[in-house]
Amino acid sequence: MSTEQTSATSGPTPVEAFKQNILAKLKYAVGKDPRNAYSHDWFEAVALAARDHLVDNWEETEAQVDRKQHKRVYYLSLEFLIGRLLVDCLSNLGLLETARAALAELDVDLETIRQVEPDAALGNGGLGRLAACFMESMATLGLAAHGYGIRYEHGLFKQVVSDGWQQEHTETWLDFGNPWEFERPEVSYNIGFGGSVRTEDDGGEMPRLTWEPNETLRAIAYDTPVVGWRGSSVNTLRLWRARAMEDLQLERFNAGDHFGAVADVVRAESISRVLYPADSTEAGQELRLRQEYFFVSASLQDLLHRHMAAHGDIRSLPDKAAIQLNDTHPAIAVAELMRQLVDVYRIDWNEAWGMTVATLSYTNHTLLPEALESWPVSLMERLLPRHMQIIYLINAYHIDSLRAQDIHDFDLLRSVSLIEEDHGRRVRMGNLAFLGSHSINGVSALHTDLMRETVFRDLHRLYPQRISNKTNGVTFRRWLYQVNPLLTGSLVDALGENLLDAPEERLRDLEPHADKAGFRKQFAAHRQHSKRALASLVQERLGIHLDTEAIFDVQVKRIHEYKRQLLNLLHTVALYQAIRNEPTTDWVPRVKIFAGKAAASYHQAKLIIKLANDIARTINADPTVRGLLKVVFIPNYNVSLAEVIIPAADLSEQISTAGLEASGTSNMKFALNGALTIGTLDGANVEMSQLIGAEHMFIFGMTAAQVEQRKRAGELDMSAVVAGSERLAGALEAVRRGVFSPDDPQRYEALVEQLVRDDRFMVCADFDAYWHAQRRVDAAWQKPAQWWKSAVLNTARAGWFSSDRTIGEYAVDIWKVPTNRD
Ligand code: 26V
Repeated sequence: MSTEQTSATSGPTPVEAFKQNILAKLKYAVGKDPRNAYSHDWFEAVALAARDHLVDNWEETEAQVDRKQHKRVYYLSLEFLIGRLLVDCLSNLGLLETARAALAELDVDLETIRQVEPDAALGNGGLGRLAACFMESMATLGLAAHGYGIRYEHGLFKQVVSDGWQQEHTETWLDFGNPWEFERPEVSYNIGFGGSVRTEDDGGEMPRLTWEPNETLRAIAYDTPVVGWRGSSVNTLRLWRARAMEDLQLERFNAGDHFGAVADVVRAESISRVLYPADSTEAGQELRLRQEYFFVSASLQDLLHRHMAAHGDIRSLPDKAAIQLNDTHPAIAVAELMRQLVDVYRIDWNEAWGMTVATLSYTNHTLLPEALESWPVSLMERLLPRHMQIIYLINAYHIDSLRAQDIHDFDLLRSVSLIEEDHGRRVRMGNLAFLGSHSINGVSALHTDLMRETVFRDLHRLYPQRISNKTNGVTFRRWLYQVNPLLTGSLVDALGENLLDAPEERLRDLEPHADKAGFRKQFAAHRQHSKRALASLVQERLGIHLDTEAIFDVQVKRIHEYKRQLLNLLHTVALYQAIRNEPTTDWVPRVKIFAGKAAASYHQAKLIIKLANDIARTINADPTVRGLLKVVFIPNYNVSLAEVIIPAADLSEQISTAGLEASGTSNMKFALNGALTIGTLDGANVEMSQLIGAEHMFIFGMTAAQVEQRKRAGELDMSAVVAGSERLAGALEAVRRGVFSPDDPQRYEALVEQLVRDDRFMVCADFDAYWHAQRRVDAAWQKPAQWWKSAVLNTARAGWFSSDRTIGEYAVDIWKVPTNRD
């Protein structure tokens, strides 16, 4: 890519200047001499040198927004799954080759120092990674946007696989410091918990209510600059760290109570200690609610403070600020904003409510019942008494307004209530987020339809304009340019440098190249290159050799029953048996690649990991397989591993039970890099099949409607289906008998029993369709011209799945802010 800065007519060349800057950072900021600098020292020096290049634009971006009084966007998210930032930053600044050359002159390899940067893994999976893509796209589109979240001291756990079982180890991304962040000790807010509410008659219309918490801690800001493509605009990700009001209770310490003296510190700081390692499984703990309120309160105080400083009038808030809630995790913002407006700014309730709804909007990311947040009323009353009062009031006024519209249907009123009465009294955070927002969106067309029909059916009937769809996207800078520079080079050669500035439109121009043998050959050669890189990673980490001529068949994502890694594993077993039993068939060589973390408390998911490892060990050791099948489970899936795996995939597994995967985003990353998808009509796969063409994918299985129909009919016993499918029966039987677990033959008995008797996720029900789709894959692979044509067309037609497009839609439809593309 030739996006580098051109050299000035006099003075040192950009490479020389960058080199001098690196050396200066190494010496004066890191305190090291080139002769005794470790890789990490070099990394830090380069990161600091790169950072210098964005600080001016960062200031300028902020100054412009201030000057022009732009409306600001605030993205509130409990998760930002960022990964590494060095190449991201250099590449968006157009400094990647400059830095590479500067380092080469110092005898340092950029690739080596790139690897020592720890991943910022402040998220679990798709939801957190989406937030990171959105931050980059918002900067690229020139939106005045701030991300707000928590600066977890420990991100998502490190997965170690020991004897096939997942073990969780503490992740320590901050151990060597973090050159990207700026600590802002002066930006600090008090956050209260507990206590009571004091009523005071100050002569006004309403009594003045004041919350008097009995526990207060501080939120300290840490800012990370987020640089957009071509470096033009630089936004801020502001993460909060919890601190105690005092670091030490000196009196207690002096009295000899050395532990008691720091007890408050430990309690307060536990809030930003660690990311909740669960995705879509109930967390339920008080600490989680404390995290949610902590970051919401700090963020709202901060943005209200900024608003007042810029505009001086609280009433213009909806015109000057748009606050997006990333899932229900920040839904307490509805009550907190009301509290701020009513109790602190003394705005009348009705007006405050209008302002709140006009300012907030909410994105839903899952319909899974176990992931829909609700908090026991008793816990809310104890931790956030004033907020609980406010929630009751919102609820009461809402129900009153419905009755006033002559709506008396008891079931409807019950279903739209903020309080769930059935399973002990609980606050429904989804309903709170819905009522407090002017816009609610789903993350794919199918998911949005299902929101309207299921979880929010009644609220949707009352507010039919509120729900809209915003299909997810991914940033092409990271997920194409950075992870696949060779392919990007070919795209630029074919379509011109300016492709990089508007790939979502320009990629389509690639379509005619799909018919050119020469281009297809280049495309395939880049894939080979990526496959070799992945193969050497697997060789290094697992000691397993992979045949890069085989189909690389990849399923990488969180381990969850609905994502159906089990379906893929059963296919693996059935294929293994077929290769052994039908040796004369011309089997196409496959490498099955799995990776993903299981929530620590999700036993079934951990058992699936063990099964994958048991199957891999058995198959890889069996000489009768003749190299036709290899299975690997690569430990510790994270953003950096995804960056190696995704460009190396021939086949992308997107096989969730239809109706359960809200969108998926890895599906888009794989297609963008030219992998063909084997998938169900679920989430964004539906839109992918429309835009890419179902003939360039391998679509199979029940639709969401068919799944729903089967569930409703209670047809979950699959005994007859199993009996009717020799391959499925054979695979299940082998797993059940302990073929893959001779050390503990009963290990998978219950698992198989459940698949057969209670097939909630339609694994058995979809098996035959999946098997046949996999054979279509084999057939297509044997026609290389056709395969690579489809691959090129996948890339050419994936443009719409850019997060720039998604953010453009949020900007126009929800936030009402212009972008630099307007
Ligand atoms: C839920 C919970 C529940 C309690 C404990 C911690 C925790 C953490 C995260 C979540 C959110 C689960 C929702 C989620 O991650 N949804 C995913 O969002 C992606 C981006 O929209 C989407 O592509 C995936 O399909 C969807 O599963």
